[in-house]
Amino acid sequence: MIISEFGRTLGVEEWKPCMDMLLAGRHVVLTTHMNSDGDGLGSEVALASALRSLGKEVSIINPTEVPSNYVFLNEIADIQVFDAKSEDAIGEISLADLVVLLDANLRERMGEIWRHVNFARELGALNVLCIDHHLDPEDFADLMVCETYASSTGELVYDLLTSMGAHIGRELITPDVARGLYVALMTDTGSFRFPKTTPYVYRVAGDLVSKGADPNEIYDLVYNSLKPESLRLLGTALSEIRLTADGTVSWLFISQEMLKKTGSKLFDTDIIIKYLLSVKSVRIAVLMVELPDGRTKVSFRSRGDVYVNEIAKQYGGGGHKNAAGCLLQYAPEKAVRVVMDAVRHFLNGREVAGK
Ligand SMILES: [Mn+2]
Repeated sequence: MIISEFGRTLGVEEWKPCMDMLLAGRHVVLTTHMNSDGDGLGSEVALASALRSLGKEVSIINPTEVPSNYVFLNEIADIQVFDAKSEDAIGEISLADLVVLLDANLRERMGEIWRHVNFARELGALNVLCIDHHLDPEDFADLMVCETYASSTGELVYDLLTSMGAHIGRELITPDVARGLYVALMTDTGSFRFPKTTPYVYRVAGDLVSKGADPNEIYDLVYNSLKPESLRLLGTALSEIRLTADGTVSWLFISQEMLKKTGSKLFDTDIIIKYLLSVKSVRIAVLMVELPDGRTKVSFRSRGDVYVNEIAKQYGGGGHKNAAGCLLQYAPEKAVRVVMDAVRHFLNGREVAGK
């Protein structure tokens, strides 16, 4: 069941159904989307730490590995990667009475994990809770809080834990929780500069800093921890960026060969996309990455009222208005052609509509 959006910060009463579910859980499994990011991971370790302080058994099981610059979050709570061959993760899912999906609102975003969660759920008393801030949620969990006003899932988890703390008369934002949530907030707001960075977000960040998050240390850990390989990929990538003749669209295709040559991994591409939008005339930036299995991962970024989630949606993807993505089954050449046609078509359509 999806709780209809409030469109603003929720209060204690409004968080009540969510709190009840969390407080009733004894064996809790937390997860997030494939190719996890700072928001999903920071929210997971923060929530895990808070729930453990309430005496609950908590494990974090993710569909894909933790990017190297977020590995330090393991100090707050252990993050496991799901492996269908290992009995451990499957055992924990079958023992769980509550699974919480953070920072995603589609079951397929959990990858292989969903099949096991669904199986355990059909067998008996397993609840699924979802806390997220992306557009277009799919109604699949027992309870879904999907608030697109929120800058990050971390902001929602902060509100939830603050309300829960007030409800049970206990401070839940410990220094560890504050660190995790600060990572979530900082990364999903692009270090407090993306459109949803409201005055409230700065107040939350301030509170987290006063409760033990060190902004300088966290920024350094997350953003200044590149490997030399990533810098090499960045160098190659920057020289390959293309712009359309009118300068409104920038795009870049990263092949497996490019990744291999520079010795870098897929998540190193995260640092590249911001350069695609750094040219003033650009309204839509498109980053396409060839995956090892031949498919193509597409990320869109945009400025102002150009809502790129509309393009991603055409190919089964989604996300936010100014940051969205999808996965194409096509090999590189076709993928580039299809995506660039879709972008051109989308911009032409907007012109016709007078936007
Ligand atoms: Mn997020």
